Amino acid sequence: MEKLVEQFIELMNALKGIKTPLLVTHPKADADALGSVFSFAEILKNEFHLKSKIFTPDKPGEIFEGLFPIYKIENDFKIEEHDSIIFLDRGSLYYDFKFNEKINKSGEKIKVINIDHHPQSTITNALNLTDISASATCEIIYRFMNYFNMNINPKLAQYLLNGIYADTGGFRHNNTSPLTLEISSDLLRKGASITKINRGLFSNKSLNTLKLWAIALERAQINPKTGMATSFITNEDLEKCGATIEDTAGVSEILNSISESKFSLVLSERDDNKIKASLRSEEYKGVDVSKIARQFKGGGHKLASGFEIEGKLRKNKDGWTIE
Ligand SMILES: [Mn+2]
Repeated sequence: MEKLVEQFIELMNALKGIKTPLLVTHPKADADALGSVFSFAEILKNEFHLKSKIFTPDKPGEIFEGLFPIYKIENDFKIEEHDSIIFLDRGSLYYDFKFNEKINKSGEKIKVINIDHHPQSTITNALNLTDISASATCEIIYRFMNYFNMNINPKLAQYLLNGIYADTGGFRHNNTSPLTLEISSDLLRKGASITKINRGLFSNKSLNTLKLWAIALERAQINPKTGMATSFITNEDLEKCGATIEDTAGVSEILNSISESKFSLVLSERDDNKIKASLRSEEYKGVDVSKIARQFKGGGHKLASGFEIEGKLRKNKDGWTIE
């Protein structure tokens, strides 16, 4: 049984009354964020003959170029040019980016819609389609389309599957429900390709990235008592490999796949005398890494968190220290 039926009907009615939608998603957009904005823009075009503007504060990563027309994304907008704002995959942006103040200041009556699967992401006085049991925002969008029997062409199917596949870690995380797989199988039937996503998301590492990973993995250690797997990446490593900060992502996840590890911690230097810590765990390991991150004034969620500390990484005879 579809639990968002009432909200879907309300959304349908709301979309019939708008003319100039602004679609908003979060900074450092991931495949679910992009999948949601681009599929929603397609729905607005195909079903309602509306042209939408897509806004996210920064440029999405180049790795998404093969999967989404990211050149269509704009990093700026004028609120008075829109009669509606649709938040996708991060309702909390409404507050983080003070949309409430912007809307009030504009004096316009702007319809606010929020489609999200994150906890605590409801927007007051908005039309909220939130479901934390959904594996991805793309999954909720599929359900909306499916409820109204909208046509899902191969392009749309690919956008939606990109989001679902990425947010479930390629159907490996336990947010992969029977419904997630049913939806994904229907999207495959409608023309989406898993190989395309895999190539786009996972099999596109550069040699520089892999060289950096090799250094980090060489240094990896595991504490048998706590089950913490750690490693370190210095500015010098980045330079030596011709790698960028973005290439450090992924090391935590690999370390977390060591069978004895309960969680992973990767420290990487940033230019301005800062060290970024990234923590990962997995549901079955029973560790809440956000608790560790919060002790260092960081944040994130149970399975993926981070924090920053001041200093530089130095190697001495006893191992790595922070100076
Ligand atoms: Mn998501």
